[in-house]
Amino acid sequence: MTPVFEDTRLEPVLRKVNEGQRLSFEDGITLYRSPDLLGVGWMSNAVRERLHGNTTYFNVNRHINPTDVCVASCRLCAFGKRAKDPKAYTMSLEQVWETAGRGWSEAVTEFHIVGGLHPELTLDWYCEMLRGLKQRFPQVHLKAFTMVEIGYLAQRTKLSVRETLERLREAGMDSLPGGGAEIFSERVRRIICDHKITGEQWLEVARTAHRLGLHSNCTMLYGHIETEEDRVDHLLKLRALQDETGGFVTFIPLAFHPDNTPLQHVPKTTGFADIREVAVARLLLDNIPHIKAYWIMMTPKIAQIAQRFGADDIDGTVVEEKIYHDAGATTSQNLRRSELLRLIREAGREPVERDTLYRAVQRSENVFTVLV
Ligand code: V47
Repeated sequence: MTPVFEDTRLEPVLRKVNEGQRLSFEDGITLYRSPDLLGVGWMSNAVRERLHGNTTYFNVNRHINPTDVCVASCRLCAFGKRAKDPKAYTMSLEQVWETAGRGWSEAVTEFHIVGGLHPELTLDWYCEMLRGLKQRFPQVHLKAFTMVEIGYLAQRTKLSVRETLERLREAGMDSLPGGGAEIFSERVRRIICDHKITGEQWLEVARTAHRLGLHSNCTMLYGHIETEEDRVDHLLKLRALQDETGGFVTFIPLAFHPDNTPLQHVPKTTGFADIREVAVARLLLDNIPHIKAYWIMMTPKIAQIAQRFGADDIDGTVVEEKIYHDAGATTSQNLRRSELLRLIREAGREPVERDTLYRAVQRSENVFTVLV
């Protein structure tokens, strides 16, 4: 079927999409500049259905943030605090393990563990944390530490990134989440996150992880001071690394939440922009299998609509979220499995519970089996 586009500039892009050809930098700019969201969405939905049919994936997970103490003071962030801030917290190992198992009726398949760049927690402490989690929850996948945390731990421990990753993997780390990538443009990073590793370093840590056989996700933070060119450049850098390693599993576009950050004058993203971001990502990232509409960040309503605009995943139950809620998110901090199922079915999609690596999970009562 050939749609009739309101914006005829989309027609050359459609030809490429229909022929399965790779889109260029200029095509990316066209997609960002077109007001024809339905036209862009039609193409991204076609690609999404080619890849995943009618399936929308979700998982039953729990976020754990062991500390919000952070040496970086990024202007984009409302979560990180200085060690001497009376509101800062750092969990003990026992508190991490206790949080992991705390009062939730459904067995989780994944712990998503990220935190601030703490100046004193050692690599041994993190290894002990992972070992303790694996001992107590042997069937749960540990998706832990952004590339930024890995870079910082390596620097503090005076080990290479490779050795740091190997030590964490031996202790139980199964894969890495996609956070901390922000936007790779150095001009923008100098303003929003000048104490973080550079974009090139983020990509290098990901490359090293993938070469060790570890999978990871990837993200892009949009809706602050970046340009459309910065966004296309970011997506194409992820695509180039994926050509090399094949290690990225999912891309998650992250809308900037300005409240309680030094950038609070920046207006919040709109529903139109959030949906477009998902659609453009699906079209440009032709080699990354999954696009996640993270409901915590987008709201369940927009994440649901995104399932018809390129996304094939809605994330998970989450349980307790701090990074976005410190920055003013008003979404709930958890959704039950039944609520996720309802959102997905109402969008006309078939829900499939997955583990972190997208293997289907079968559940009976509070016990799950990963289907391989
Ligand atoms: O690393 C921080 C970003 C990330 C703000 O891999 C902010 O499956 C918006 O990475 N406004 C954390 N964004 C979230 C994240 C994530 C979420 C869900 C799933 C996965 C996955 C990864 O959020 C941070 C940073 O890039 N962030 N502060 C803010 N004020």
